[in-house]
Amino acid sequence: MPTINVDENLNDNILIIGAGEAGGRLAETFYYQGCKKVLAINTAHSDLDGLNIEESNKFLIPVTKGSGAGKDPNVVRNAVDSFYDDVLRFIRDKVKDVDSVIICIGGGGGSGGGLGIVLAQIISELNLPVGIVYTLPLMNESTLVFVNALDNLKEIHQNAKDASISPLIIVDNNKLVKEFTPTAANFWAPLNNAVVSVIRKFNEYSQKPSKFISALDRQDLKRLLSTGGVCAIGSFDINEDFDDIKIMEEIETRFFMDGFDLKTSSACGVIVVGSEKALQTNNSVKAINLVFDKLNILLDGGFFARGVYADENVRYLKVYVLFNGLTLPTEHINDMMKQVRAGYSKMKTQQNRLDDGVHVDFGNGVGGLFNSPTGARKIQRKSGLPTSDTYTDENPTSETTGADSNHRPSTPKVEQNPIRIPGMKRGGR
Ligand SMILES: Nc1nc2c(ncn2[C@@H]2O[C@H](COP(=O)(O)OP(=O)(O)OP(=O)(O)O)[C@@H](O)[C@H]2O)c(=O)[nH]1
Ligand SMILES: [Mg+2]
Repeated sequence: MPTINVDENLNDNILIIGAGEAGGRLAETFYYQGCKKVLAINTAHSDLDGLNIEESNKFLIPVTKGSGAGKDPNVVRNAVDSFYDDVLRFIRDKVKDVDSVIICIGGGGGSGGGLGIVLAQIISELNLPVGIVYTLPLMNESTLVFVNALDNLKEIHQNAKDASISPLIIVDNNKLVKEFTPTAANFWAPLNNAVVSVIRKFNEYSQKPSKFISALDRQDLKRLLSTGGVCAIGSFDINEDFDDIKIMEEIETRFFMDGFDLKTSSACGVIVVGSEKALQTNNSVKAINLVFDKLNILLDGGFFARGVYADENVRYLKVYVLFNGLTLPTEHINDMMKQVRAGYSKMKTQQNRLDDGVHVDFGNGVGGLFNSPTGARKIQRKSGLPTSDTYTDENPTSETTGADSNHRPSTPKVEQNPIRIPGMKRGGR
């Protein structure tokens, strides 16, 4: 019986960068799932030490003697000039033959939150498409974490609107915790595994032929991922006893964040996998067509890419789905805002640094926070070079210096110093 050919090299086309503890763990999950090009960047030595990836792919930002950012993104932002060029060189040495870069961050953190936009700027300078996987905090985390998560999201979202960052995949840890009911001993792994699986499956299957209804090829995936806006992803299983209602319910409830208005999307991609045996039945084609019909209705016009593939590890059928080009889920963000407002006055007396650096507009809710570009840095590409919606197969960054995180060359030339590019102010907010 033919099975899926698991080719480990299929993920060599993407570079994953995890920033901060959450980002590092997500990056490590990509590594466990077969992505070899994985970097971790952090201000905390201990977080980097705990990661099972190659030592030469770890980079410590020396701002607090390796002790972390204490949930304060300004620790990173205010020092950006001191490490920007070193990080650029570190990444530049690792992007050979890579088509695109995905940055993973936990939005509420100081290290990941502070580094997200800086890393996006660096990848843009290296002329590669850049996407971000952004996790939202649990409801029982501190007010400060919420403030960070919203403030950092504002800036990243401004850059996603015009596809300077795309895809911007937002996942809500609250939703994932409910869905995967992790244990204290193994808390983040099931959540991270679910998120990484969807991204990896799209990447892998887009490079495989399909002898079934249709294939979702690399061009389809590039188009899906480069729309800008916000990207919702999810996955679910279909059993033999499916029906219309069950399938609709799965589609509507299995995204890793709730509240998206799918009609605002401009692209939808779906990959259905099943055993050869299942795919040979009339029953499975009914289920697959139901999925396609429902998604098409939800997309309501726009780019729709579908792929069906065999996978002997799946019991009946499994569906991986993404919608891109979405607006932010305002209701969910407003709920977060309410919590932030409630805790803010108490925290204000305790945390002077909020006044110094985090400019969340508490007065206007989502409208004030997310629709105003005030304070949001725009990342800049080198003039004349493509943005993420015009991919190139040619990698202009193949120059290597043989550097690693422990031994960096002293003066390789940085082609264009971003401090001179209008729009991106390093360290300034
Ligand atoms: N999905 C997911 N979320 C995580 C994980 N670890 C932490 N988080 C979330 O990410 C947020 C940010 O925390 P960290 O990643 O620890 O923060 P950091 O970037 O290391 O920043 P500092 O600790 O301030 O230096 C937390 O508030 C959690 O909500 C993880 O492994 N997976
Ligand atoms: Mg940390």
